[in-house]
Amino acid sequence: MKIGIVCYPTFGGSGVVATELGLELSRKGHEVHFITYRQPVRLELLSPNVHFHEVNVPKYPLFHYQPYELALSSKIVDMVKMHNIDVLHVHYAIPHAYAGYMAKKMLLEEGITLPIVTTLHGTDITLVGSHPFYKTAVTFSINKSDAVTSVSQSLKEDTQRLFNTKKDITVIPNFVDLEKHKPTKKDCRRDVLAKPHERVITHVSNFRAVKRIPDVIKIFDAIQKKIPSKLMMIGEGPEREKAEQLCAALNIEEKVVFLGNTNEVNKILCFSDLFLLPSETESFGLSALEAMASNVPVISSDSGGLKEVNVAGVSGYLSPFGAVDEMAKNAISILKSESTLEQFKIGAKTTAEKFDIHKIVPAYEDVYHMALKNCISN
Ligand code: GMT
Repeated sequence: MKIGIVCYPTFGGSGVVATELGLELSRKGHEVHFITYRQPVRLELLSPNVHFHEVNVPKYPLFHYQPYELALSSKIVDMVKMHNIDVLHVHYAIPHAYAGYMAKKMLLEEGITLPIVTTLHGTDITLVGSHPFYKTAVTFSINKSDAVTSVSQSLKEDTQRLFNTKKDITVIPNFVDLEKHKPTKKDCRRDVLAKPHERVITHVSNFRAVKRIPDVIKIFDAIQKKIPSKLMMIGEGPEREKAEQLCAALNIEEKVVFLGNTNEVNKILCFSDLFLLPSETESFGLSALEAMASNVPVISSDSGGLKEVNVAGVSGYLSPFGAVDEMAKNAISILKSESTLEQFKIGAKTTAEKFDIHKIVPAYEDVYHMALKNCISN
């Protein structure tokens, strides 16, 4: 099959899922065309089966807002015609589902049918999409997609509640390539960042308010008072400066390492002992799953889809968001003995195995076939 993928090319979870999915589909013999404004960060290699088409938005002084949807829908039309793309998979509803629908309509004028599969990722529904300024167009785009998937049952329910849509939504959980999380002695350099007796605690996110970055620091502060430890903060975003100030105020700057955005999260996860994700909302929590795949137990909130990923007492613990003391207590209970930590590490890995890329990706192939069938018969 020839599959077009539209996504955000950044470090965010939706772009990561879209890229890893495209790469796996290409390994399975499909021809994959990424259509986006920059080469996706996890897309390192182009090959005969993996193509990247850049969307350019020419700047013009009249425009206060650059018309990205217009440029994107034009590019989709051109690429579908040039490469005979069979199906278009858009990740993150805004504005991708909308641009996909416009492209579909333009192609129809020329007698070409293009099924649109929309995957909802979270903030496109919970934080941004349901804002009154966007809601009408997002509802329209969801209802007009030939197939809609969501990354968790919780997000499916949020979508039905917030958008009052009767659209059939298929839940396809996010996945992880377990091969990429096999530790290699060469790349796993714990000694560079922590002393042998210290526990390593990690957080990965885009440092937005919803991630509750101050809670991450406060949980760590409580842990380090009982157990010698270091905190690895991976990512960039608006809350970073505040986080550094909080570390200074708590006098723990020397124990917290801010590593910025990196494509090599695995090289930190491989020597981490615990992962913190106390988010206010989280449709799935891909970063937690990637940690678990690296044998790292997770202390998380119980928001949204996290309950479908992190299993209490097996891969970690969950608490209501904001319950910093409870999260710290649970973290200490995991970290304080070698045998308990080992048991949770095994539990984390076993839980992650349920989300093996090879088990999940066929569900997307089924959705593509279904969308093709529906689109042609409509
Ligand atoms: O977490 C973010 O803010 C980034 C965002 C995105 O769209 O890139 O992540 C969302 O999609 C991820 C992949 O499906 C999910 O794992 C995240 O839980 C979800 N984020 C939120 O719901 C806040």
